[in-house]
Amino acid sequence: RIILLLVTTVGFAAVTQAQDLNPNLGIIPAPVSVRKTSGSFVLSQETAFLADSVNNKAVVFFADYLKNTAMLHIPVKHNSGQTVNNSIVLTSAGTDGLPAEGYRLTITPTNVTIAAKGAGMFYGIQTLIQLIPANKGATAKLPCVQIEDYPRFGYRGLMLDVCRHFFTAEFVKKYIDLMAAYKFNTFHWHLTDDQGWRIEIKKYPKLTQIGSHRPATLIGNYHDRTPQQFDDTPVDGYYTQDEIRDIIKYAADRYITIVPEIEMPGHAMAALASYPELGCEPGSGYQVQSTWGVFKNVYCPSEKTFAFLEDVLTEVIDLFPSKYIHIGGDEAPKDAWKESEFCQKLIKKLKLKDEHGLQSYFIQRIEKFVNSKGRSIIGWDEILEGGLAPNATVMSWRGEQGGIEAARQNHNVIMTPGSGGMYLDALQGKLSTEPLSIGGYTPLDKTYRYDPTPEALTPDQKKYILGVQGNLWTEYIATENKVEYMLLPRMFAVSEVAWTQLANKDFKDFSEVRLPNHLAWLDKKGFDYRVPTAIGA
Ligand code: TNX
Repeated sequence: RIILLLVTTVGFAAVTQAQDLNPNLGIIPAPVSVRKTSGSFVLSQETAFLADSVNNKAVVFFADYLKNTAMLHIPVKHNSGQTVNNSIVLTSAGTDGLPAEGYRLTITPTNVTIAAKGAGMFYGIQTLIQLIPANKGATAKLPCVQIEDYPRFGYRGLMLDVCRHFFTAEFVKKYIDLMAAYKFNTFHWHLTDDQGWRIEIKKYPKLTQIGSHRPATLIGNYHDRTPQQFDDTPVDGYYTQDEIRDIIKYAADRYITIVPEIEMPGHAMAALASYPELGCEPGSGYQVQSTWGVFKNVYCPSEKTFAFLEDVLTEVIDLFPSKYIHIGGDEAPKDAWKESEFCQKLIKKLKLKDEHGLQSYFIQRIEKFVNSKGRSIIGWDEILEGGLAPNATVMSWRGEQGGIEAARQNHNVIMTPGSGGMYLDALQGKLSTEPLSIGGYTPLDKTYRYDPTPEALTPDQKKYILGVQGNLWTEYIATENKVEYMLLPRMFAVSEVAWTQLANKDFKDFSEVRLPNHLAWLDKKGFDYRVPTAIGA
């Protein structure tokens, strides 16, 4: 009996030890490994702050955080390599074997050390910031721990559509702040569409003089739910090139690359309204659109159009240092090209099969131009139709099929399927209880559970999946508060899809253990968000 009791007790002890109630220490996205050690580190005004390079972007970011958020005025000093008690040390020493963007964060009772290079240091700092309890003033207690961390995917994106509704430069920065805190590295900026041209192009001033104004929306065409109270005002706005340069730097300081999107050949009504000669029926009175959907008129594949787009892309490429330029390519109906004598002649002359061949010719020609400037194109999965441009990366949005096909053709892929929960304009709950949206039931757990590497691909083909992206289209999002409501907390789930190793994903731990503190942080920062409810609610 005594033996039995002993066995049971030992058994219980083992179980208690294994049952760590907060194995990820609240961190979102969950790290690769978290090894808790005993004790804590007290961060105070007496703590020293040492860095290999005091001007490093990540170091400057953390110094600003300490000053402005933690209210600690600690000057950064050069790290000579000597151990200093009660210090935070940011160093590139001790990074052997760390994958790209990775970091090692060690907290002992005497020191906090982040070993990392480049972006990894910034991510180590983001994790550290999550471990500093809020509202603790000058003496925050940090749990001792050893964390090793690096991302699952090199492309971790969020898209914002600033065309259907316009959002200020200041708000775009807020969006970037959120991205940085959750280890996203790519901001896809959807800058042109049927309902607005939002980027200043010096050579074509009418793009913003005319193309950045859209009339009020009276009737949306996805649902007939009435009344559509939210959108009875015209929408105006664009970013000057100075504002854009400022935002690019702001993002770069947070290790975020901005990929600009210039839509072609479809979603071009704002451009056609500004310069009608770029369409196949210049006399037909093109207008900036005030309803949603897909419109018949697109750019005509004429020499005039190519000259225009090359000029536009030249200014875009001069502004944005990103490797990728997104050229759209989605939802371009072929009716206008079918009716155009010019297009039919061109199809014959170029010996193309049909209008899909013409779209492929269009995109390939643009790709050549973009490649000649040392950049690469990304296009929505429609660019597969009629044949992929040789170096194109495919953004798979109509499910995963486009991405699967592209990977099989040895092309890089970014997964962003609505069916996989990556459409953050979709409903977070029941239609009857949610504010007006485009539909498509996408509760938090659906987004969370998405895995961007489809079973249908072989391990070699899976290597073409660069990563994943959440898309925020704004037909039904007229205000900053609603952007936040739709984005939050689902973007946290996307961050975990993009960053966290598959084996470490755990919806229960994410939603029940870690999420509450992050929602409290959102409250403190004054963000709007949707309170997650049980599935089906
Ligand atoms: C389809 S996703 C579009 C967008 C819409 C979106 C609404 C994609 C490449 N095209 O123009 O805003 O659906 O969810």
